[in-house]
Amino acid sequence: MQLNLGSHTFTLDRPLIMGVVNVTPDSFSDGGRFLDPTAAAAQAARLVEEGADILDIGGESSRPGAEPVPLEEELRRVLPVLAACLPLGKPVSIDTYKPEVMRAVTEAGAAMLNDIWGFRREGAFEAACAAAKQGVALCIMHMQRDPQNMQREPFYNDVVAEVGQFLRERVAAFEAAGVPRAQLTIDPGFGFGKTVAHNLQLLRSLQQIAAQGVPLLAGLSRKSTIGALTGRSAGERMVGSVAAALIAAQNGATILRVHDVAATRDALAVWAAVK
Ligand code: HH2
Repeated sequence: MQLNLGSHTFTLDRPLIMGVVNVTPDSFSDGGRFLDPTAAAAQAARLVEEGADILDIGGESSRPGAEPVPLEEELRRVLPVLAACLPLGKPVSIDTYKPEVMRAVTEAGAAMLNDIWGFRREGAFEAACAAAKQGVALCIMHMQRDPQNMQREPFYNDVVAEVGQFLRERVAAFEAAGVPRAQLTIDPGFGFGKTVAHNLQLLRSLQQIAAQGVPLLAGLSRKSTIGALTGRSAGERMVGSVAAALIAAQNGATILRVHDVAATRDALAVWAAVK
């Protein structure tokens, strides 16, 4: 399998590490730490030094109950950090669902658009297709309902089948619009309208979704499921998160979205050697 992100091509013979930089005051695990562009850029450089293959910059928190951020504010947060990250030489992904932000960051050199809504908001699909024409990769994530309401009694008859079906349909829609498969990534959206049991079921059966033959991104880092299993606060979930990342890799994930890059890289080195 191959993944093309802007001018970067990965053959996916090993899982890639996506390092998270949240330029927000309210992200659930690192809110406020990197709101200043200089601090965010320094964090991005640190993550690259630690072994990140891709950087993911977000200007709006998507934690349960998070408030939406106005367009101008999101651009003000994200654009300077994107500019500061480009010289690091790694593809930069932007975590956004707003078509205006998608257009602006494509213009400014982003290599991937990562949309927790799976490009379902008005204008997002079209903006994503236009960006893809310029070589930008797209990460399609599954979410039930919206960040305001997603954790109010999430319900599925069969979470693996339903999430898999949603992702299959979105991939088909993008392929029908002319976006090459090698620019698409799918993500079951751990924690987005899912209970702990749903997340565990998805992780256990991830291979079924990975079998679609589209690179699969898994984001479990520091999430509340790790907290529920370990009894730890968000800042203390590194070990649990690394364990979850390894299981995801074992079950077919090819991009691991994490806050703790160095620890994940070490764990993957051991896993890859044995494998
Ligand atoms: N998780 C978060 C945000 N964006 N994107 C993808 N594709 N997959 C994920 O699992 C995912 C995501 C939530 O984590 P974080 O960015 O650390 O927190 P916040 O949304 O509060 O900024």
